Amino acid sequence: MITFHNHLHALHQGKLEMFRGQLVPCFEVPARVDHVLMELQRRQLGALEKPMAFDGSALASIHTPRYLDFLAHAWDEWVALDPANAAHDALPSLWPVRTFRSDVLPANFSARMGLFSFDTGTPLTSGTWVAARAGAHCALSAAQQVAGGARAAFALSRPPGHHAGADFFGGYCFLNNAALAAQHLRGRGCQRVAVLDLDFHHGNGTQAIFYERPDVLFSSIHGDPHTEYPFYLGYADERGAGAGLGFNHNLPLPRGSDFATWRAALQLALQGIARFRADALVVSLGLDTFAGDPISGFRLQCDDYLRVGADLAAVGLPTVLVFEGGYAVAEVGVNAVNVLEGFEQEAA
Ligand code: Q9C
Ligand code: ZN
Repeated sequence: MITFHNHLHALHQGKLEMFRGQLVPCFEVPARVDHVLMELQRRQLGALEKPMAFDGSALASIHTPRYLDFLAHAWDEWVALDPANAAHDALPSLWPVRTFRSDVLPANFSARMGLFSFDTGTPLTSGTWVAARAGAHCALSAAQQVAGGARAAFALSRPPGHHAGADFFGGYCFLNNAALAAQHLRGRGCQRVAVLDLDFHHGNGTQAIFYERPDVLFSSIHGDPHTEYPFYLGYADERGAGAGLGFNHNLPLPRGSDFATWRAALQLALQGIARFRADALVVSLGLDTFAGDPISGFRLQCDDYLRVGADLAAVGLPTVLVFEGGYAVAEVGVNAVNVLEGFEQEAA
């Protein structure tokens, strides 16, 4: 299958994230995508292309104008606060929680940064906007390829996307690549699109974006938010709202779940997608379900990902695969390409 890879991903290179009161080295590093690229080339799994060109409005199908405007100028504003800021990344330090207003856009940069974010683990760097935009274009390119008749396409991009909402960043994510792909498919002839989120962490951003819509089903298997990030969303009783009621499906699993447990949940999710009669499938492909992942808690093994790919292909839908999390850097390439190879073998 064709892979659209983000040739500019390394422009986003966070240094430190806040964890338990200390700044620690970022887990979401450029080497993640480099390993997947190397493995793709080693196993000759199809063409590698740079993203297609999209105009400035492409991201506005999902994200708000004021959020996009913030991201595009954030680094320059950060350095304008103090030239010494250029030496370190920007992190938020305050947020408008309950009782505060979020309708007013403050002039103060730190106040706006808090308005548009939800954690201190997602540094914004000099190259974040350019890298994230090119990554989003990879997802749009993969969707365009599939809308044009391809059986499947892979968007190999970082930073990841599924935690990003219409107007906020967090969880290492800035632009919601999977949501952009789903919306792009909707605009190109697909009446119903299913988004299947396989990242260890619940895709709160994607869920929120489509929560009131009946045309995009969001289905997710993830660590139980009672104990796992992002904690405040991803529970089984979140079924959608308004016209979208019944089109959100969360399958939280306990920390420590193995492949047998996880795969049973995958079959439930796929049954829901079949009932929905989707025209296309977008997979948020997180590989942080791997047993060796340093920040996650499931127990999938490398070979299990071949089976995951085969199960996805067996659905029989035109499929966009979007790279998300996965922090066991040495194994993330093998695990990602195992999914692609399992898919290709089943689809053939
Ligand atoms: N020290 C994705 O997988 N921080 N995002 C966890 C680690 C947040 C993960 C604490 C994890 C976000 C796309
Ligand atoms: Zn994750």
